[in-house]
Amino acid sequence: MAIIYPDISRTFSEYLLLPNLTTKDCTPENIDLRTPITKFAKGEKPAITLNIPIVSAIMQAVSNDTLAIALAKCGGLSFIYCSQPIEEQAEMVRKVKKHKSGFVVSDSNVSVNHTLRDVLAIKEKTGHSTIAVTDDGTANGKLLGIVTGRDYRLSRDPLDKKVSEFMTPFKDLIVGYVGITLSEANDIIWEHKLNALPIIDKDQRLQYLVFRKDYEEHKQNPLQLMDDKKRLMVGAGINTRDYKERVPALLEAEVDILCVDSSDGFSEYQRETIQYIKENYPDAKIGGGNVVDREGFMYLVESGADFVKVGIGGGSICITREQKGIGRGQASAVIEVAQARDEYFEKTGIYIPICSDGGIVHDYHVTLALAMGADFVMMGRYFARFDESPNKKVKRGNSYVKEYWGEGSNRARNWQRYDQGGSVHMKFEEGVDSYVPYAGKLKDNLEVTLSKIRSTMSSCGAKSIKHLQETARLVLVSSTSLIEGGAHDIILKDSEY
Ligand code: RVP
Repeated sequence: MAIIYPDISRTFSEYLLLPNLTTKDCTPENIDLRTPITKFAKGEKPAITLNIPIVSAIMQAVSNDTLAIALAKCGGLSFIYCSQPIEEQAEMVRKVKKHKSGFVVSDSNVSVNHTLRDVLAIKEKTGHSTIAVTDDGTANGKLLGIVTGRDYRLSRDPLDKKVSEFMTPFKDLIVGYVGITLSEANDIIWEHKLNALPIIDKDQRLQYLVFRKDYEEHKQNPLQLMDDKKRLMVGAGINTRDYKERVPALLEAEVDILCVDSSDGFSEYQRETIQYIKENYPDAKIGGGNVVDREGFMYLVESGADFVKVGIGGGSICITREQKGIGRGQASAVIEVAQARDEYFEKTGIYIPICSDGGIVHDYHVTLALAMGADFVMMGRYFARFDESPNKKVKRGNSYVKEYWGEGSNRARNWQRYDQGGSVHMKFEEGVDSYVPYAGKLKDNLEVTLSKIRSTMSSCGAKSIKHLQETARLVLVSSTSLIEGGAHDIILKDSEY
């Protein structure tokens, strides 16, 4: 007979935290948000520790190289989506690893034979007004000049004017050479009142541009997540079909950590994938998922996973529960898996970090997930709202929105994501195509979210995530107390009544 669980499947919004004693030293500034992402033995350090407990979802609409750079600068990590050709995904990884904070690989390049029309089109597309002129029009070609807004007059210059006729030529440029430090580059920028300094190698090939504003920004990102060579860190999703080709390409691009992307990870396909990677690339770090209970968690741990991702059907764009009738309320799933993780640690001395994936709607849900035992959370909808995500921004009525679609939607073409073999996965959708409100820059939004997390942790008297997991007190809320929790029985000033 089937097993029928008596417990209700619960979501984050059904819980609240009770405050604990806030000691005087438990101020928001004193709260440490670092958290492990890879397994480690008792008394040892994890190979990778996040500086904030947040990663971005393995989704076309969310995690490309630009978002990965912005998030790593703030201390988190992106998993670049795998529903794309192997070489394109590896190239995104390479772009993040090549990004030296303050040193930017130029994304706006032309050759001398391009025209003013091309320059304007690039400016429109990238939003950047400093354009490098190289012999082959690429970011690493021989530098022949620079075009900025000061080099042409739209009212006077014809659109078919050749770049060679109006660029500032190499002989008139001030440049730096590879090996220069950011602070030395910044001194040159200030001394010569430049907006950008091109950095070239001994053969005059362009390597980077250093912008005046990026130096300031670099100083403002104390939590940057960097590897031991001081490069930003980045993760990548993989699937259970083409991993024998995809994984070596990603490792070649120097990805820091992998994660199998699947809506249901309790499968032999996933075990085979993880075991293959562990056998062939013993140093590679790989997470598995998604699971929603003790059995699924243990299966992936025994397969060799470095972390386990939890959650089925809770994602904002996800309709897996409606379509297939599988899943579990996100809170119940995290609570059970965290218990299994703690018992496993008690028994073996090996700690396996867990990630709560999907269903975070309010900032306080992140803190709830951590209090319930998650070591970090994965979010899609949250990041899809920002400038840095690759999805299109469109105007709807009087406001801007960004497109957001599930990896299981037709739009993402069900790119080899489902671990059931055969062709069953193409017959119906498990995700929708939607919009989310546009919210501006990642950093500005993330700072608010992090300050709320720190403030809640301060109220709970917890100076670290581990401390929160050990001491948090959670209560269930009734539907009437939910109403009590919002503004109620008043007339809001901007309402019509
Ligand atoms: P959310 O943050 O609530 O938008 O959820 C994002 C998560 O939803 C992803 O990390 C993934 O686990 C899940 N997802 C992505 N696509 C789909 C789908 O099409 N069903 N689900």
